[in-house]
Amino acid sequence: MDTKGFIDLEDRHGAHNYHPLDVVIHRAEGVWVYDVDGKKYLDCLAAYSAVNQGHCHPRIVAALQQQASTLALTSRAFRNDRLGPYCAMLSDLTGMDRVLPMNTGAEAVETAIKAARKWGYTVKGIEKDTAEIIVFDQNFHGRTTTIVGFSTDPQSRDGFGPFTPGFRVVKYNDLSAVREAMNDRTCAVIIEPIQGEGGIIIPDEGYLRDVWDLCRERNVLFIADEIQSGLGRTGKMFCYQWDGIEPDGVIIGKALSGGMYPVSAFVAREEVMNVFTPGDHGSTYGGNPLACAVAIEALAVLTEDKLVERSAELGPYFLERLRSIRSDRVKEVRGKGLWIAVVLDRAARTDCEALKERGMLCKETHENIIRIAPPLVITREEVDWAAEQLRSVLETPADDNV
Ligand code: IF1
Repeated sequence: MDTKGFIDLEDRHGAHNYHPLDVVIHRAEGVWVYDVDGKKYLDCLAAYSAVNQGHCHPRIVAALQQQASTLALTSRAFRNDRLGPYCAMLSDLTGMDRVLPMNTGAEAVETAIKAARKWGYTVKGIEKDTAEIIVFDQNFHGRTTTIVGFSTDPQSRDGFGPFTPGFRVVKYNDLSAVREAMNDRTCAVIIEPIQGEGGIIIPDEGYLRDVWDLCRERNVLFIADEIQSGLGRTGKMFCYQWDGIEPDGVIIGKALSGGMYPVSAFVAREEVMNVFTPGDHGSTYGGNPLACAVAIEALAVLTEDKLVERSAELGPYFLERLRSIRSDRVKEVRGKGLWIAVVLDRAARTDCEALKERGMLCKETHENIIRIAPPLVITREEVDWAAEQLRSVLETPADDNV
């Protein structure tokens, strides 16, 4: 079957909850993906930063195969020999005392919400069922009805009410907005250190630190959602480390498994995590031995292949190459590590289609932003090639790119 055949099948039988580029990928390796017609593309999305280690990394594939043929799922009714080592590794990597393993990012966010609320009631002494969590405009934390209930994106929330109470949405990158919203019922702030879906929104220098200071001053938990910004994407293991802060909890997902399996976690200080007692919270697949084995290897690859350092080195290089593009369509180029936004003065879809024709896959966000987030295994030569494709497309008059 050719590209059109696969598209027709998917469109006929699948829900239409996405509008993907019409490329049907058959296999992938490192930064390169290959469609069913054999055409090769440089993947500049990395499955929204879930494939930081590169597609089908041989070590992670081997760990998956080995564990899958040994022990895949026990449920948490019994113990297994992968969960303890995994929790110890993730605790060591994050500096957090304890790990609560889940599967998808949204589940880990929901876990953080439950932990924050129960901490609010049992430790801070907030009156039962009145706790508030401060979140931010343009946030993206997942797609459950509780989470979309505090989204400011109409498309994420319209038609899915009624929503869960107890969330205060404030302006991002505005400390006074946080201060005004904070009160004695506030149990936590949940924040993306850089807003991904919002368009790679990088707050002002010191903003995160100020929010953290305010949280400590007012006995409010500071919880960082590092599902997209974490695990090397911005040039540090975690984005919050750029501001020298120590969160009370961190939410991790995506590249935690190197794109091989749904693995997420909420990691937190002892005082926060200890609010959970047996039976409070759980998941059939959360902490399963297959997930743990894959995550152990994915984290080992991240550190041993020095991917954080590579992001810190090639990110600024890529950014400078893109800032040298001369195009009246480009309003701004911003980024941190290998996470870059090319902001246009018009819809970016046409340019993404033109880039696809040149063998480069990018996904627009918020209509006018080309998001660049390749696997962190990208080489300098591949960065040069990608920058050249972007230059060629963006320096070509828009109507010539159709
Ligand atoms: C989609 C983007 C969207 C996330 C942060 C939690 C989650 C995500 C910071 C939830 C997931 C994914 C979801 C996917 C597209 C992508 C995304 F921001 F990455 F670009 F949607 F906004 N926190 N982001 O980025 O994790 O439950 O998906 O494992 O839903 O279309 P998940």
